[in-house]
Parts: sequence; structure tokens; C-alpha cells
Amino acid sequence: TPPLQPFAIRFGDDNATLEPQGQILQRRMSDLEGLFADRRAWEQAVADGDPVVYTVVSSPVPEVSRELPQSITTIFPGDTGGEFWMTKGHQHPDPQGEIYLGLEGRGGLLLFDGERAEWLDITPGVIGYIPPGWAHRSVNVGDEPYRFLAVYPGSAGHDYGWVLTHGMGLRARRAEGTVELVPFGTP
Ligand code: M6P
Ligand code: ZN
Repeated sequence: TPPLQPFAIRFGDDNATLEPQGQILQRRMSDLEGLFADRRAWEQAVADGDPVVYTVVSSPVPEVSRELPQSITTIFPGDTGGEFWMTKGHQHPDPQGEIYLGLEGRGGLLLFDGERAEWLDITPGVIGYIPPGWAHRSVNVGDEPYRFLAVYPGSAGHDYGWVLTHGMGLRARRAEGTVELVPFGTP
């Protein structure tokens, strides 16, 4: 594929979309099997209407080598068994960095390199830096949608199996109006 030509990409209404727009991905509760600590609560949420937990709207920049794709992720507010709604989380098979820019709401960026776990608070105007080799998961810790812009190398890829095998080091739980980070437990 030849490189794209230069073009402008704009934030749409409510910072929810990118224009022009490429793919839209919707992840429902049923797509998040094995990720929440409380499997019963997860099964119940799937049975109770299988809500959309997050969406990912991408610009038309493709995920290919040398290009720099972007996407806006919106995680809706909620918790399952006390664990805040979150993305699946992934490693980059080709270890490369990524940035997340907070746009709306209150979120957290959980990072795990297999040994060390880190938590970054992400609010509008904050950039979270994801170094090469760190798995990453986003969490909505507020009561409104949490949105962030991601920018990442097109050849980085997405490895979801790594998180199922290694876990993410910590879990983010709702606790009396605040966030409690607890040890992950057995993945
Ligand atoms: C961000 C980026 C995307 C990712 C999305 C959802 O927008 O990191 O590459 O796909 O978040 O996260 P996940 O792939 O873990 O479901
Ligand atoms: Zn990534």
C-alpha cells in the first residue's frame, strides 16, 4: 500500500468521533469473557441485556507499517461485580509505544510489563505514555462516558491472549466514591 496523502482529521460532536471516519468497533459485555474477576456478575450482565461496554471509532488511517492510526475509545460508566468497566487490554506483538490523550470523563490507564503494574489517572488534557513492552488497559472510573484519543504505530498489532495468560497486575474497583486498586489475583 502506498502511504496516504496528507489530510486533516477533526474531532466530531462531543469528541465522540473522528471525521472522516473509518471503522467503528463495539464491544459488548459478552466480548469480555474471562476479564472481570467476578465471573458470575459478568454472566448476569450478559444475561441482563449484554450492554455495550465500549466503542472504538477510528480515522481512515490503516493499521499498516509506517502509518500512524488514531482512534477514539468511549468506555461507558459502570461496574461488574464492583470492577469498573474497562477495555479488554492488549500487548503489541511488535513492541512499540503508544499515547492516549484524555478527552472527556475520568479514566485510568493500567500498564503491566509482566512484573510491574502502573496506574495513570487520565482526565481531559492528560497524555498517558505507553512504553514498548507494556500491556495496557483503560478503565472508566467516573459516572459519565470516558473518552480518549489513541495514537499508535500501524504495525504494532493487538495481542489479547497475553492479557488472558498474564493478567494486568491490578484491578480497579469501585469503593465509596473513589477507586481502589487491588492485586489482580489469578488470571
Ligand atoms: C485504543 C487503542 C486501540 C484499541 C482500543 C480498545 O483505542 O489502543 O488500538 O483497540 O483502545 O482497546 P482493546 O483493543 O484493548 O479492546
Ligand atoms: Zn495498544
